[in-house]
Amino acid sequence: MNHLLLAALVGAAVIAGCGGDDGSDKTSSRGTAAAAKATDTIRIADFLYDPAVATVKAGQKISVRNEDAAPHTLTHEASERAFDSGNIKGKASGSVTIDKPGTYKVFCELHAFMKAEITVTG
Ligand SMILES: [Cu+2]
Repeated sequence: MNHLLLAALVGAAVIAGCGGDDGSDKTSSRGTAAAAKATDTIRIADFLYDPAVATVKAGQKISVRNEDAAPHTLTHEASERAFDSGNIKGKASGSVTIDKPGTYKVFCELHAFMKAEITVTG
């Protein structure tokens, strides 16, 4: 059972990794699927996080790719600030790593209306 799940996650990651950096998948991956998909990259485009509901592994480095001209952050929306990418300039990338499993609310410190949620699995 766990092996099947793991295989599915790995498969999804491989497929996602093959998507390239052309940024042309604006419509295809913008869906609000009920199930969060496993990812190691979060895009920011048009003041939206993509995926807006993400699942990642504890301790895994998450790349944050800002495709906007404006700077953004990917920041834990809680006083403890379990993670914070800091300012990511336009057309640049940053990263965060979250060590503790759980579900985290995310926002952009520069544009507080930008929201996402990251679930970290152990
Ligand atoms: Cu922002």
